This record gives sequence, C-alpha cells and structure tokens, in this order.
Amino acid sequence: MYPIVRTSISIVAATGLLLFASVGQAWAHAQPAQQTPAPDATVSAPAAVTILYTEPIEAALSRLNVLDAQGKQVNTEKAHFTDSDHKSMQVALPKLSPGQYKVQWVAVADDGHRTHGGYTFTVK
Ligand SMILES: [Cu+2]
Repeated sequence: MYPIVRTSISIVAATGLLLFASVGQAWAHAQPAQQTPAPDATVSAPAAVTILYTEPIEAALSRLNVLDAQGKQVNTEKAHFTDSDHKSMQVALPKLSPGQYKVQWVAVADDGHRTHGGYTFTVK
C-alpha cells in the first residue's frame, strides 16, 4: 500500500514540475522591449526601424517590414541584426514622405516559439 501511495505522490509532483516548466517557457517568448520609432510617435523621416527583443531570435524565420498607408511595403532591404546576440533587429528605410506607416514583425525565439505584432508611427 505505502509504495503505491508514494508513487502517486511522485507522479503528482512530477506533473506539477512539468506544468511549472511550461509556464516558465511561455514567458521566454520574444517580445519587443524597445521599438524605434516608438508606437504612435510622430517623427521626422527615420532612416530605419529598430526593434530590441527580450530574447534572442532566429534570423531565418523572423521578419520586420514597414508598410505605407496603402499597405505597400516600403523597405526594399531585408531586416538584419545590429548586435551579436541577435536581440536587436533593424530594417533600413528609403526617404519616407509624410504620412502614416505600419511596422509588422514576426519573431521566432530560440525555443521555436513564434510571436508577432505591429504598430503605427507617423512621419511629419
Ligand atoms: Cu517560448
């Protein structure tokens, strides 16, 4: 009787640890820590958009694009990393005319988890 009870307790404890580990991983997804230009900012035409993520991200699977008000992509170059630990992604921009622009990003963290989002800024 006792060995069975002890086994059950071990299984419950192990399951609890696994759940805890999963929650810990969920928090490790890459999220923007700093976005330049900032969301909803009105700025002079920026030379680039830069996003600093909370986690290193995978170059091949991650994206950073800028669209104009008509939804047309304005960056002609692909985004690249500005740091060796692959947390800061930047995309160069041509000279932007005044108007509203949308930043769209996809970030795949080293653990394979994908996050995505977007925001707008205005060029004065
Ligand atoms: Cu993750």
